[in-house]
Amino acid sequence: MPRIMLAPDLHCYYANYGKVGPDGVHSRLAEWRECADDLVDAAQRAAVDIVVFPGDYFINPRPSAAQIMEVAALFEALEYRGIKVIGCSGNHDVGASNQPGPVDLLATMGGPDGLWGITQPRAVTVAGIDFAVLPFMRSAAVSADAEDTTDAADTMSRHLLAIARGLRAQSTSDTRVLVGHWTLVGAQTSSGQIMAGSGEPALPYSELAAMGFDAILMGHIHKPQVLSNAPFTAYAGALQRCDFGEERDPRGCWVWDSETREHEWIDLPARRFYTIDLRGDAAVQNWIERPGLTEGEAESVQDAVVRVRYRCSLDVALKVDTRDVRRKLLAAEPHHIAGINSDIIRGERARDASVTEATQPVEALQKYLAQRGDVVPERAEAVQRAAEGIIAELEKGVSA
Ligand SMILES: [Mn+2]
Repeated sequence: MPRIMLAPDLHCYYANYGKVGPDGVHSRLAEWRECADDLVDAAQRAAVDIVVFPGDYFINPRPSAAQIMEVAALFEALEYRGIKVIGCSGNHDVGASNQPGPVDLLATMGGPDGLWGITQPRAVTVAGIDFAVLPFMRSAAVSADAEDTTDAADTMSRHLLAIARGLRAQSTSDTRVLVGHWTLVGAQTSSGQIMAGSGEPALPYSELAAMGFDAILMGHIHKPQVLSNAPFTAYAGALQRCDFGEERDPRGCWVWDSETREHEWIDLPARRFYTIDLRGDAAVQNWIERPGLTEGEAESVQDAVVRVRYRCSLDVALKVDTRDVRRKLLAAEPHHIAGINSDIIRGERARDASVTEATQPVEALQKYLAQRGDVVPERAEAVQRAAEGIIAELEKGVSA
C-alpha cells in the first residue's frame, strides 16, 4: 500500500537574509537546494511512493526561468527515483488574471498527466489512491458579488466544500486523499493565532472529514501541525524559514502510510533564525558589559540568521554601541546579521529638573554629561570646550 509524503510550501526562493557566494549562488538558494536534496533522499529512505506538493512553489506569480527550473529539477529527481509527484498552485503562485502562470508551465514539464502543476480542482488517481485536489484560486465573480471580503470568503468556502464533495463523489478507490492550499478552521499560524474569520476562506475540517477522506494534506500555513489523526489532517509548513516569525517552527515533512494509517515527521535542514531578545535596562546593561556571548548564545548564533532586539530606557540605549554588538555576534560566526534594533521605553529617563528652556546649551550639555555617568571628567571637559567653541562660532555668525 502506498506511502505518501506531504511536502512543505517550497517558496523557491527568498533572496533575503543572505548573500551571493563566491560561486555566484545566493546562500538562500544554496540552502533551498540542500533542503530539496534532503527531501528527495528522505522520500527514498522512507520508501515513499508519492510526494504531494500542496502549493506555493514560488514567492510570487512571476518567478524567473531559473526558479522554475529549480522546482522542475526537484520534481524530476523524485520521478527519476520512481516517486510520483502531485502538486497544485498556492496563493503565492496565482496572479490576479486568469492567464496561465508558472504552475501551468510546470504542468507541461511533467508529462502528459499534468500532475506537476494542477491549477483547477481535479480528481486524479495515482497508485490506486484517489486524490481530490483543491488548488488555490481567485474568483473575480465571487468578489464582485460579495458585500465585503468576509462575505466573499464565506461564499468561496461554500463553493470549495461543494467542489470537494463533487470530487469525492467521483472516487471509487478505498483510499481517498484531499490535497489543497487553503486554511482549515482551527489551524494555528506561526504566531499562535487561530485561523478563522481572518478574511480569507476557511474550510471546516469536520465537514471535509465527514465526506469520507482518509487523509487531508494541506499547504498554506507555515507552522507544521496535525489537526487530526483520523483522518490524518496536516500542514507540513514551509521548506525554509521565510522570516523571524517562523523562528520557532520546525522544518520538514510528513510521511503518511495509507495502510497502517500512521504518520511520521522527517526533519529537513532549513537554516535557523535566532533572536537575542533583551528586555529591560538590567538585561541590556548586563549584555553589553559582558565581553562576549554566552556559550548558549554563541551556539545559537553560529550559522543562523540573527538579530538583536533590545528594549530599554534611552539612557541605557545610548550606551549600546552597535559596532560592538556586531563584533560580538561575528565572533560566533552567524550566517547573516539581520538587524540590531532598539525599542526605547519612553518617559522612563530620569530627567534633570533643573534643565529648562532657559538653560543655556553649554550648561545643558554639562548637566547631560554629568547625568550619563559613563563619561570620564577629562573627556567631559574636552567635549564641553568643543561645544563652547561651536556656540561661540554660532554667536559670531548671528552678530555679523
Ligand atoms: Mn506559503
